[in-house]
Amino acid sequence: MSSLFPALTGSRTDRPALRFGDRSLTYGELGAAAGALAARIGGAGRVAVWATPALETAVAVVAALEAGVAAVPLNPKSGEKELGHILTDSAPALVLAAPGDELPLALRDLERLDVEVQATEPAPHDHDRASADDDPALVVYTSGTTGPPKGAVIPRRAVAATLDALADAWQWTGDDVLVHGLPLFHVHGLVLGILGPLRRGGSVRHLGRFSTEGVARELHDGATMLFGVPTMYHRIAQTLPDDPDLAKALGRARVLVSGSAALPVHDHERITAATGRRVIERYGMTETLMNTSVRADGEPRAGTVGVPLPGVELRLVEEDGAPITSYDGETVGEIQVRGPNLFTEYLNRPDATAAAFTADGWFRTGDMAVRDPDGYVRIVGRKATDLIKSGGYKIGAGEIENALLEHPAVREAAVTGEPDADLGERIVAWIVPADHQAPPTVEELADHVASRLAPHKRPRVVHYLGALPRNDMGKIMKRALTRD
Ligand code: MCA
Ligand code: AMP
Repeated sequence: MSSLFPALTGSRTDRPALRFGDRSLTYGELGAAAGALAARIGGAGRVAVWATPALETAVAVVAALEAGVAAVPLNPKSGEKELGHILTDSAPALVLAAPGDELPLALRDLERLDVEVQATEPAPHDHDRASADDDPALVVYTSGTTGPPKGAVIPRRAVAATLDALADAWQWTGDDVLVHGLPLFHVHGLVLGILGPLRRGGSVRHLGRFSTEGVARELHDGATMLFGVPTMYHRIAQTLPDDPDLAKALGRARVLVSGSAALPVHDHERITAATGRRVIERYGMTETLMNTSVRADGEPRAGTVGVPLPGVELRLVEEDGAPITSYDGETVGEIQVRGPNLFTEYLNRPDATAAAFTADGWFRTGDMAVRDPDGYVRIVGRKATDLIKSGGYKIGAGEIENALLEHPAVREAAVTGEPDADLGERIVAWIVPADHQAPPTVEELADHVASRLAPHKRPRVVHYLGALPRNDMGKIMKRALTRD
């Protein structure tokens, strides 16, 4: 396939490509740095990328794509158990990291290559022309209801298809300057937030970490687009009443996009009231990249995720698999999708891959929705109650339960999500302590989960019970869990 990033070799290589704090690269500099690194990693099976929110992560991923080598972005806050699983499962040939970054023990046996962002000599750019559309571009780990995260293998064609479809929906061009503070080990921050601007030949300014001050500063200084998860927009909505400068900055943006979870209508309304601007929602998944969006030239409708993107087929199906044929805004069905934006498989999990698709090739998203008569999709819930969305991160109840059960002071554990104004949902653990006289503290359990899995998977609330409610089969009845 042709290059994913034509601007790396185009005629205007002096244009800004990436900025992280006070460090930046033009297209020419990025092309040289990524080209040099690509020449070193060409032929490696897969490479892990220590995905800190830094220039090096962007250079490493672009280099891997240029070399036709699949990149496995690693959350630098992953705990030992999660990291161990991802490394064993994806078996990378080496790890790419910023010079000076200290890597955890689990990575010490892997060959390490430091990512230099200033190339000392020019390198050829013909690496990715040898790659086929279906070759893997990325392996992104995503949680399921039970068991450890699965590696979604995302082909090059899906990256190109989703970014080009979003360009159409948002009229996204090389003149756009994106600002965001999303993590770079998931689709939202990495594919949309870094590869998106680079495919258009535009630029991205990454905040390192999200702050309303950073958003306001960059929008005042020429940024035209903002990407964020609902928690970020919620924090913006909370800040707006006392911060007229933030309202003015958002008023200048060309498009404000929210995704990864539902943005409550109340936050939509507060932002529109203070800025005169409407936030656009788009709906995607690690396995499918982006499926739908409210179009920049379409009617904004809070509470909906818009219409299918060009090239994406979307249908709602009943419990028995029968497609729903009339859109009445009321009949709820599971969203199934088909198109060039889909992943190819879960790495090493043919069973899970087979279960994820229907016989005729539709991917079962597990998201439940209705469609308005004009086709707008409204997500109303999820099929699996054991999947929690907190801060835009998908978290499986099962993996937290397993981690909690590995704590010596825990005899039984169940995990649920409950509504949270800031995070959307917060993780709640229901614990039967091994010793009722000396139950483990909330902090102890949170630290235990954070250090084994990841900090965003830690329980925020812990309830202590004498026994978990179970049915006759011994299965935990999560619906019966109450505070008292
Ligand atoms: C707290 N911390 C801890 C502990 N407690 N560390 C170790 N042990 C503990 N017990 C640390 C955290 O690591 C973090 O460190 C800091 O304390 C604050 O953590 P927290 O309060 O949890 O988070 P926050 O800072 O309030 O983060 C809110 C957030 C974040 C910024 C909105 O949730 C976020 O970035 N969400 C984005 C998720 C996302 O990109 N999802 C996309 C996947 P430090 O201070 O060092 O940070 S979905 C997707 O890709 C699909 C395709 C889609 O549709 O988009
Ligand atoms: P992940 O598996 O982490 O990629 O998260 C994908 C899931 O996030 C989807 O299956 C949806 O449940 C949810 N999601 C993404 N975007 C939206 C949105 N705009 N509104 C509601 N849910 C969303």
